[in-house]
Amino acid sequence: MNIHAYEKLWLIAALLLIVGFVATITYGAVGLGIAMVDDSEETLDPNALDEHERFGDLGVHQTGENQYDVNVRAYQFNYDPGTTAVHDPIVLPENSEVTFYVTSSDVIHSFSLVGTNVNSMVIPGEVSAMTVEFGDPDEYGILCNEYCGSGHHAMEGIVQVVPEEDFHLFSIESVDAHESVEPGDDLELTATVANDALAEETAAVDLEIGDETYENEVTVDAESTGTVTFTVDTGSLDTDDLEALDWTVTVESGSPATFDDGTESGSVDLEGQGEDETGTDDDGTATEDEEGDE
Ligand SMILES: [Cu+2]
Repeated sequence: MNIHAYEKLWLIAALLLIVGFVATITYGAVGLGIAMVDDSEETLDPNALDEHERFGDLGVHQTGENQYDVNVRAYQFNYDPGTTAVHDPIVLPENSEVTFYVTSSDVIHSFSLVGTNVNSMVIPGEVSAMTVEFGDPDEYGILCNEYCGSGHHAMEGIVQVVPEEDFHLFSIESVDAHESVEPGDDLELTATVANDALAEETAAVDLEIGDETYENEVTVDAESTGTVTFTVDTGSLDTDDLEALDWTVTVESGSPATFDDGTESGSVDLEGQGEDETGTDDDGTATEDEEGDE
């Protein structure tokens, strides 16, 4: 049988095109490491995330020298990475390998890091795991690409990659303080600082009391706690007209706290001040405290 040369050419071109299509699809499916969210990590109960081993402990956790896990819960209409306020950034160090584990506690969302190829559906009951390598300090937006309801357009977050020296995993575990103090006496406050990093680090700890700020430091072993004691001469504070001294202890990390427990607050009663019937307003500070003055 005689086939015309042009017809042969077209047949060969069509065959090559088909082979090309199949190769592209195969490469896209297997070669790029793109995977469907599946059950390879066991399924979980979206209504009981608090009790889950991973999602009961949201936030940044160090797993190796430069390796970190970040556990994030997506919900209508935000991401909860365990920070104090809703839109606090997820802070990570430069030159790190980070695996984000994301699940949803309500409907289907997505988690995408703008400007990177990290983009996954987030399905209730399933865990989406994505590993990213961060280089130099930078900032990335997190967006939801899956329409999830009326507030979908506002569903966003921030990942901040900071210099290594600015990154810490400190938190305030507890603060021991006297319940009351005689004005003019020394007051002691002891803060227990936890270091969740895998290396020894020095934490800068601040105490705000009255209108003064005291600075201190404590070096804490890897995955351990250390204590730091502040001695405050209440005679040097302006305690006139006060029933109590409010204090706040903060562990400074140089970057926004990665944990929701970077600060702890309380108050110490001032003995002999404000115990009699003086006018107090709702926040407990004396408004007319003539009797309390010495
Ligand atoms: Cu959404």
